[in-house]
Amino acid sequence: MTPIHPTPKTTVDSGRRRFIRNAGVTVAGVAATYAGGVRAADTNSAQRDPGPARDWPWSRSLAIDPTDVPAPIRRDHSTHHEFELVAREVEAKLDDGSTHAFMTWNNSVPGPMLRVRQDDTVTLTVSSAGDNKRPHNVDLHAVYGIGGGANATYVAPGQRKKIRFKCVYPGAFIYHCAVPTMDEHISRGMFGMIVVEPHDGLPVADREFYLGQHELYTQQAIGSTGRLEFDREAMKREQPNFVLFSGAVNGFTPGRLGPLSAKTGETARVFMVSGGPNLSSSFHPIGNVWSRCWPDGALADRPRHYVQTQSVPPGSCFVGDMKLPQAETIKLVDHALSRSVNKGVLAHLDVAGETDMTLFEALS
Ligand SMILES: [Cu+2]
Repeated sequence: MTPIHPTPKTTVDSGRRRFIRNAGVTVAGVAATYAGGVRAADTNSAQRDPGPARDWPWSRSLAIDPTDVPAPIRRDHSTHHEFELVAREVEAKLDDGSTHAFMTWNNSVPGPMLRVRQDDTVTLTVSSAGDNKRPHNVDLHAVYGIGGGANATYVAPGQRKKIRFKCVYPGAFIYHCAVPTMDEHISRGMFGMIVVEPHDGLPVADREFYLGQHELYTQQAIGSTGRLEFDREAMKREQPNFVLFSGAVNGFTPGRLGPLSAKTGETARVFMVSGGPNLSSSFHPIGNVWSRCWPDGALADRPRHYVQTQSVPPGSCFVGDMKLPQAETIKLVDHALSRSVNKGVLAHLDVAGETDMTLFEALS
């Protein structure tokens, strides 16, 4: 059978994230550079639970490795997937001086990216760690069914439920906790993305990255040290003091978790899920443009081209490609810029290679 896509140019060590965490290194304290790349195998991080929360030093960031992206679908037939999402309430780093009691799927913010093909079926196990304090559940926007599966996946601490669903329609969709206090649970990390590729797949990209934007409401200001407590009243007023990619302040920048990386001549794709719970992202790559993108995660539609800033409302996703003709550092921001300047939502993409003076030149 002829593959739908040719073999990707690059591969990445799918164990990178696990390696960093198991190495006993404080991830937030390492200027690690995420290499970036497309996986060769049709694997998914939701198929491997990273372990109980007590093995997880609370000094670490829970930001998901942005290169932890399942491989593109190359099948031309349907299949069945077994995924597991484990609700874990985990104290972890927001930045180098502060922590917060996050709520997570599989110990990461956002939860793992799931990737299937239109008309695939999924058996999803949803469980809750025994030392959790609250109930959780999952609403997947890729599902026809009551609450997107929320009612059938409601789990108290220590409980486990299973659902099966068919991914009938293509697109990039959010999944999120949907208990009555869902706004708080999403703010604190309980959201992720399921990509249902169209039958014909997506165009090939050289590198794929995964980010989740959300805002966090705490009683203490950004820059405070120690444990920061959640502020429900600020959430009701929709006045967050943090806006974040993946639960980390200025997460993917030098001196923090490190920038994303790519090379000139490549195409970089970003899968972005907007958890909110309340703010729309104005997603923009400074020094570049979304040369091909699928607003609202609408993968059944023709892509739009050369879009500068794309609104990504809470409860939605975005898939955007950038051509990389120039060696530069691209800053991924929310162009409601006070959020990137003052509230922590920032990622760098370092593009290594040749400087093309025909494209840009500082003259004096
Ligand atoms: Cu929850």
